[in-house]
Amino acid sequence: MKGRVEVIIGAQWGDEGKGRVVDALGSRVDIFARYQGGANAGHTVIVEGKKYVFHLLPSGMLYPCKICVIGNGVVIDPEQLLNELRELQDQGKDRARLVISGAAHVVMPYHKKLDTAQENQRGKGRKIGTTGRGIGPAYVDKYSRCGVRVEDLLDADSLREKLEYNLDEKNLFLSKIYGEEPLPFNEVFEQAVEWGKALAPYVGDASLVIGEAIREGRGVLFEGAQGTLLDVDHGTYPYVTSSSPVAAGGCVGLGVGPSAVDRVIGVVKAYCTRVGEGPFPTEDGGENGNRLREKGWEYGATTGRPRRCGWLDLVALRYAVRVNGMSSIALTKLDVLTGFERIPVCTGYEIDGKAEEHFPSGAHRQWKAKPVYGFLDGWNEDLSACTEFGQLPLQARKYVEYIETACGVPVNLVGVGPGRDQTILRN
Ligand code: 2SA
Ligand code: GDP
Ligand code: MG
Repeated sequence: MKGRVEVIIGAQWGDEGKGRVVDALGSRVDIFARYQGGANAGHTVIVEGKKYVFHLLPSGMLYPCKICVIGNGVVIDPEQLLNELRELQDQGKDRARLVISGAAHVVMPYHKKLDTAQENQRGKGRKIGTTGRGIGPAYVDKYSRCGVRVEDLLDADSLREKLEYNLDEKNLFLSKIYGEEPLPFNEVFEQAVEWGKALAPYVGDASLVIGEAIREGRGVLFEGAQGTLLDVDHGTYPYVTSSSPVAAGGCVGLGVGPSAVDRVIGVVKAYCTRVGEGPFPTEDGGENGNRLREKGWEYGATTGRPRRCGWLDLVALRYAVRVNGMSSIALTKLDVLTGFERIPVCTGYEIDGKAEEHFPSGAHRQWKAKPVYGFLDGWNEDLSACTEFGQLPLQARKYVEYIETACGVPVNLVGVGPGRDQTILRN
C-alpha cells in the first residue's frame, strides 16, 4: 500500500500543539520534514513524562530508524541546531537519521543583531514582537539573493566571498543606523567554517530523499512551524513571521510537487492564543484569559513570553481551512476548557457596524473586527484520562462536533493532555 504524504500545519497563530500531534502520529511516518521557519519555533513533545522542545529539529527525532529532514525552506541557526542535537545525543535520544538541505539558508550572527536592533527601533504600534532569532533578516537576504546557504559553509572560498560582501553591508547598517558594534570578519568567518565542519555529515539532497521515499510508498510528514495567521502572505501582515507556514509552503520548502500530498491536517487549539503583537479579535484580556493562560500553561516555548489568550474563532478557522485546503483537524487542549460554565465561540465579526462572515484582508480591518459570540455549555469532568471519544462528557463531544459542522472538516484527533498517550484518535 502506498504510504501517505501528510502536511501538519498550525491553523491559528502557532503553538496549537503541532509538535505533540507530529509525535502522536509518528509511528505511521518514515520521514519527518520541517519546511519553513527556524529557531523561532518551539515544538513541545512529552514522552513518558519527559519534555522535549524542538526548535529546528523535526519533532520525529525521538523515533528510532526514521529520517528527519530540514528542508530548503528553513533558515538554520547552526549554533542552535548543534546545541539541540548535542542535547539529544547526550541523552541517547537522537534516534532518527538527520538530513539537512544544502540549499537551506543560514541565520548568521548579523541577522540576530539586526532582528533585535530593528525591533527596538520600531515605535509603539509598529512593533511585531519577534522572537529575536534573526528570522526576518535571514529571509530578507535569501530573497535579495545574497544569503549564505548551508552548502556555502562547506566551501571556504564561496563562504569568504559571500561573507565579505554581506559583512561590509551589515556592519554599515549596524553601526550607522542602529548604533551597534560592527562584527569582525575573522570571528564570523572562522565560526562559520567550524559550523560547516560540524554540519557536513548531515548535509544532503533533501528533495531527493523525500522524492524517493514517496516513490517507494513510504509515509512522509511535512511539519509546519508557526501558524496560518502568521504566514507572510496569508496572515495578519505585517504582524507575521517571514515565511510560509501554510500547507503549500511545504511543497516549496521541501522541493516536492503538490500532487504528492494526500492530506492536510490542521492543528487547532480548542481556544486561541497569540504571542507577539498584532490583531487578535477574540482576545480575552480579563480574568478568563488569565485562567486559560495558567491552565493551559501558555508561555512561549522558545522565549518564555506569556501568550495572549482568547476564544475559538470560527471566522479565522474557516479561513485557515480554505487557504490550507485542510482535510482533517487535530483539536488540542480540550482538557484546558474543563471548568468553564459557558464557552464563548466566535461565529462572526462586526466591522464598522456591519456583519462580516469572512476573515478580512489587511490589518486595518482585522484590528476593527469585533467578535460575535455564541455560547456552548461547558463541563466539569477531568478529560485527561479519556482514551476514546465516547468517554468524553456529552458537552465536550458537542463542542468537538460543533467545530466539525462549522468548518465542514472532520476532527480526527483530540488532545486531552500534553502526553503522547493523551490522544484520542477517531477515523
Ligand atoms: P519572528 O521571530 O520574526 O518569526 O516573529 C514574528 C512573529 O511571529 C511570531 N512567532 C511565533 N508565534 C508563536 N510561537 C512561536 N514559537 C515560539 C513558541 C514563540 C516563543 O513555540 O512559543 O517562544 O515566544 C513563534 N515564532 C514566531 C512572533 O511572536 C511574532 O509575532
Ligand atoms: P507547537 O509550537 O504548535 O508545537 O506548540 P507548543 O509546543 O509551542 O505549545 C503547545 C503547548 O501545549 C505545549 O506546552 C504542549 O505540551 C501543550 N499541549 C499540547 N497538546 C495539549 C493538550 O491536548 N492538552 C494540554 N493540556 N496541553 C497540550
Ligand atoms: Mg510553539
